[in-house]
Amino acid sequence: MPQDNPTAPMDDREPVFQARIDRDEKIEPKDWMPEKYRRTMIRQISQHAHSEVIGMQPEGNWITRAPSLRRKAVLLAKVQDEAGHGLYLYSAAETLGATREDMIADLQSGKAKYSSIFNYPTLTWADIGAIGWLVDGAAIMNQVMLCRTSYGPYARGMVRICKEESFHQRQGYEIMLTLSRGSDQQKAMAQDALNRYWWPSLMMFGPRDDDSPNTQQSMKWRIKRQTNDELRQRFVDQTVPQAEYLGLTVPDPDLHWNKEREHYDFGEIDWDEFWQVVKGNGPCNRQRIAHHVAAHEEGEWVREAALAYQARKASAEEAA
Ligand code: FAQ
Repeated sequence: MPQDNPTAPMDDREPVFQARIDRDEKIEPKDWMPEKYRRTMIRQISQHAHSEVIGMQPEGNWITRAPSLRRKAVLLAKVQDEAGHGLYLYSAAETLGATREDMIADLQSGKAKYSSIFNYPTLTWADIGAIGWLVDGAAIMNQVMLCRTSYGPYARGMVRICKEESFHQRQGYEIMLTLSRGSDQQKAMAQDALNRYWWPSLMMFGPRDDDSPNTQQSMKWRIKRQTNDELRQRFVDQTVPQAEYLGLTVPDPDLHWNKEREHYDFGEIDWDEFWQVVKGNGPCNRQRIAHHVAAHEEGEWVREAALAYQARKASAEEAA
């Protein structure tokens, strides 16, 4: 096969690679791939992993203050799941030649991004409901598409992650349902959480297609199967009826059903806010990275002990 022949001229390998993509074949770690494809995959998968890991912080903030033992056990399990997702994703990026050390260094230096949504604070218990419902809801919308992405290890990781995310989304919606059927004060808390998390959730899908530098090439390589705006529209269409069922109001005066398009029209996202958060100037960016750096430093001895154990085991096996 020309794509596996390292001496084949570049001009031959690129069209063969694209033809494999067009036939919906999965690209596997040892297959030839254009250097730009490899770099794009490492960028996206590592940023996705960072999002899962940094995403543990806003919810972790409420584990000690969950309102009941049941809520606490569920939240603990959810936050642990996010750590697991981060680990699958770092492993998927490693199959492309990235090292864990470099990926963590890029996160901590600000070179690599993570999802803007995790730079907003969790001020009340209702925010835990809003995150499960809206943030996991938006994440699933994107990740269901990624189950069919062209890079094999990423696509397979996504299948497993999506199963857990749908449980996360339901637990968040159940918190919102309980609050919205509760006292006036509880209903007001749920509405306040929706007011603060609605627009940042829409921003999770990334810039408008016209302003997205990566979408066109990523669609051609079937890394993305739907564009940022297509997924954002699907999310709005799915979520507005859920808000209505809760008896809550989506904080967008321009939101209305468009009969001709058979979709909701919605208002303009504050793109200045989005880019400020992406550039590191959101409400919690500095706090999130400082916390990650401290946890990483505190964990140094665990990494050292694991490596020492591995080395000892290897030398014992060699001696045997
Ligand atoms: N935040 O050209 P595009 C979760 C950056 S998982 C920050 O459109 P692309 C689970 C983008 O990286 C949530 N940066 O880029 C959970 C690029 O910069 P770069 C994470 C953003 O890659 C729930 C630049 O803007 N999910 O939540 C954002 O084609 C609860 C131009 O953008 C994933 O990562 C943003 N929102 O499309 C965990 C899914 N949007 O890298 C805990 C995988 C864009 O060139 C609790 N990723 N940027 O310097 C993707 O599908 C894509 O990477 C997109 C962006 C759609 C995020």
